Amino acid sequence: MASTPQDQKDTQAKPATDAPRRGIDADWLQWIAEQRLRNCSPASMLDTMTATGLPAEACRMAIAAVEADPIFAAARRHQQLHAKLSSVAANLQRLWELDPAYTTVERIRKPTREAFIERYVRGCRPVVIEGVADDWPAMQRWQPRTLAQRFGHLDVEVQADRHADRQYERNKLAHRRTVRLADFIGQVLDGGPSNDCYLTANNEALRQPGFAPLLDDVGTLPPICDRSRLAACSSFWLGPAGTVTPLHHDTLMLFHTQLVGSKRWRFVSPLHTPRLYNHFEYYSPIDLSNPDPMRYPDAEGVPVLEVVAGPGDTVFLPLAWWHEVTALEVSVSFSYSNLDLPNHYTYANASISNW
Ligand SMILES: O=C(O)CCC(=O)C(=O)O
Repeated sequence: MASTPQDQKDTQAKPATDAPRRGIDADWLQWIAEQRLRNCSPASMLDTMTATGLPAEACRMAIAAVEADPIFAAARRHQQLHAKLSSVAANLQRLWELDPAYTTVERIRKPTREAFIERYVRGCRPVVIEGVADDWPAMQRWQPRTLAQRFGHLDVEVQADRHADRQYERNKLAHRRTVRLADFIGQVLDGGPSNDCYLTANNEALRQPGFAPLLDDVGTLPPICDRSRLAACSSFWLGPAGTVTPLHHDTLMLFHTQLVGSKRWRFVSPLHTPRLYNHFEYYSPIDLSNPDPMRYPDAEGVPVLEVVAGPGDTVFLPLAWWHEVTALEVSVSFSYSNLDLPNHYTYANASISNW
């Protein structure tokens, strides 16, 4: 049962609708609340406000009124819960980092199902499996020129005009364009490094009947995959060197097999989420290649795991790990989430904006 105002008497909160807050508009009141939640002192807030020309007495009254407002008391309770959960995550993360090899992404071959589940799925550790694609015809048949010969006449959906938009991944629906695969491959092979155009997982190529033969080129899967769901749960990626998929997390676990070229993967633990300014869906504004500690101080020093996956390597992405992926060469890869384990997770915060 939800607690009543009577239960919550410890807050000492009083309505403050009578505060004379001349010149202190709603934006300022929100600013005051946010600064107080960050433990800014009333004196320093007063200095900042009066430096903009606001009258000191009105500022003092507004600061006191916010502090006494029951809505602010409710915000404080939520903030305390958030702080508690953040410290639980930080304490668990400290245990993970006791491992001297924490920042190394392991490389393994032919894991057994039991060992893989134990160490990487339940242990929640990114890993590269070598040799998964040894028997995949795709290693030869997905070379870009061969793909152009086989499927060049078909249309695909790519993400284009990304240069003009710093938030191209968040805004990916606005960047959708349909192109002929042969034209796109020509552009990738002749155009040099670029992040402007990329055939990403959001394309539905593998659901088109014309592309069905691609799945026949996929051989043995890692030991926790359900082959019967491959067509429904897989994506095909193709792009030039220089594509960057910015820092985000997925809502399921997946494998990503590199067929052509190489990609650099950078990972950040899900337990560091409170430090990643995750104010919109599954995205973080942190650029791990160009950190900005002035703007994002909490992210400073977050340990980053890094690995380069080349042809034949399969990256396992464990639950909720943040990742940023950069293609180092013309790249063709294949991702699949058809695990035969429960693989659907929800993240309740999903779209808190304007933090
Ligand atoms: O390869 C990429 O550019 C991004 C891959 C990725 O984020 C994923 O498979 O979840």
